[in-house]
Amino acid sequence: GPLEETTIPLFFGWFLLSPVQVKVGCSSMDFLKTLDTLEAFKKNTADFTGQAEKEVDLEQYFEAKGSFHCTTKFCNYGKADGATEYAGNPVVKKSYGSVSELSLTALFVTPRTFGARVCLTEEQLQLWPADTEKESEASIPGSASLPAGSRAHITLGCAEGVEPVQTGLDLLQILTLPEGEVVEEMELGSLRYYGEGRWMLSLREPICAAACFSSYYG
Ligand code: ACK
Repeated sequence: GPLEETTIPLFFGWFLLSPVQVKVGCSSMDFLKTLDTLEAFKKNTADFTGQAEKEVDLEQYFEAKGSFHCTTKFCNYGKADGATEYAGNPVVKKSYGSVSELSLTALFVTPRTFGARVCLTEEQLQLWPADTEKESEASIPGSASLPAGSRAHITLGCAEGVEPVQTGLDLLQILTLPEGEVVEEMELGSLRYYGEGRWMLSLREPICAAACFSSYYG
């Protein structure tokens, strides 16, 4: 009945605990501050501004999109494909409210989004819907062949007018490309360029972030 339908949330995911929100926010801002001062970045700002050699302030360029989380299943209050099945999955029910450590292994920037790549454990992958990477095959050819969990990410910010759903798509797109050249060894790790304003920093030390598996109703 209608009452049951309304119990399905907008999405399920891992929500970073508040002290880690701060830690991740600070590390990611440090990265943005450094990235837009690098010569390699300055040479390629046209993808962000539409004008060659024009300066970009990345801290201003991206807007925060609510609290940091890693979406497992976008349910759209039951309207998304597989939403009811996911909400009723025994593993989902059993894990609801549990805290685990997310491993953030890379930070990436595109003209649309700023995000962190999340590397899921075997246990966390049990909460990852099997068809996630296949759903994007039409818009991102090759994404269906990526390992399960490839889309796992935290949206750290979006450019004006861009929806956060784009962050996972940008990550998948980077992962389907041949690995870019290392353009800079930064304190945090190796920075690679993938063309068209796409940058990815592989973290030397993954960021460990405690997160609660839960859902968001909005
Ligand atoms: O940053 P995100 O993972 O991208 O977290 C938000 C969250 O759900 C609330 O909007 C994600 N999201 C929105 N639409 C979709 C979709 N169609 N498929 C997968 N994730 C989505 C968004």
